[in-house]
Amino acid sequence: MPRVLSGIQPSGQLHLGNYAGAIRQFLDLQAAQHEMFVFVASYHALTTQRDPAALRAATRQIVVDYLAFGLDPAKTAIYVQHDVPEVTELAWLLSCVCPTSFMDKAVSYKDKLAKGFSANVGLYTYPILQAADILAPQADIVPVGKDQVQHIEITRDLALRFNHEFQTAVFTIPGHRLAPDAEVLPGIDGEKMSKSYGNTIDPFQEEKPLRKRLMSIKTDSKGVSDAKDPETCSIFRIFRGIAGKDDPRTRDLAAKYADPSRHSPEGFGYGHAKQALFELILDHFGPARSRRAALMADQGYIDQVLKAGAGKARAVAQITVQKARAAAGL
Ligand code: AQP
Repeated sequence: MPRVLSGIQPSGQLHLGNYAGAIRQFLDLQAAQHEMFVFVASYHALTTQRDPAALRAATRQIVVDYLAFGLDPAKTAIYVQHDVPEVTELAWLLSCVCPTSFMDKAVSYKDKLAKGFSANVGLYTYPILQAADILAPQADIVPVGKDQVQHIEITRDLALRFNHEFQTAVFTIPGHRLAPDAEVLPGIDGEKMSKSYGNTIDPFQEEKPLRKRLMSIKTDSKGVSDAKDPETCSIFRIFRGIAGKDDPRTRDLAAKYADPSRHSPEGFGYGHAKQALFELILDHFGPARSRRAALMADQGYIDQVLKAGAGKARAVAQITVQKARAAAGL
């Protein structure tokens, strides 16, 4: 059975982009009986986070949210990155075969600097730690959003290099998997929806603030009776990212953008589209929203899930680290 690994950084509250790009795939692959490892990337978040209480809370919250979305600890090892110390050892072994040019070409580093984050070494070399996350359990498949494809290519290159330089097949060579209809979801400002950019939409937010948030999505100034281009509209792209491109509701929305009179003689404006997105979110995430409240009240259960998940992840990572050490002469 193929082995799957992926994770999300606790750099803030999970958002619709994380769901569409990553979590939905986790659920599909879990349902397909793959061997699953899903973690919370706490060390990665430390490259940008400086508030310990916020990091602690977000780490915990992502675990709760994984479970609320439907990850099942009986089928998926769920763990926190810093509970598996083998990964950081492996990151060092990989960094010793990593040309600096691999890091120089990583676009996410440049994006973060452009957004004003400090240029620390952890942020610069974060694709190496990510490679260690993936290679430690010898993952075959890494489900990610489009923005992460370059990092998985770096992982492949590092695995091939290590195997080649030490003349031993230590690492499985993984491949990325994109969600069907994958696209990078925009945030309320039209830029990539990103936890650290303050432009996210939280599928678990209370109804009133959620509605207010959706009403703040930036649009052009077309009026209710004007035809609109769905492809350049963040509301439509977010809607399609959640409902799917073949969903009748997505087709209906596209038709109303093209011909606003299909909605009513007055037309169809961006306010109507935002209302449609609001209803979609409540409908799509209704079951997860209810499960989340119960999970939040059972922190003992969350501890158990994390202990079992870390145990499983460490058992496989220890075998990999032993192989890598031996191959390198340590
Ligand atoms: N906007 C997005 N559209 C589609 N997929 C996305 N992902 C993130 N944003 C979008 C996917 O979610 C997974 C987890 O991402 P991450 O937290 O490890 O890192 P990220 O891509 O950097 O996510 P954020 O929200 O942008 O976090 P910050 O702001 O801390 O950097 C990945 O599979 C990613 O592709």
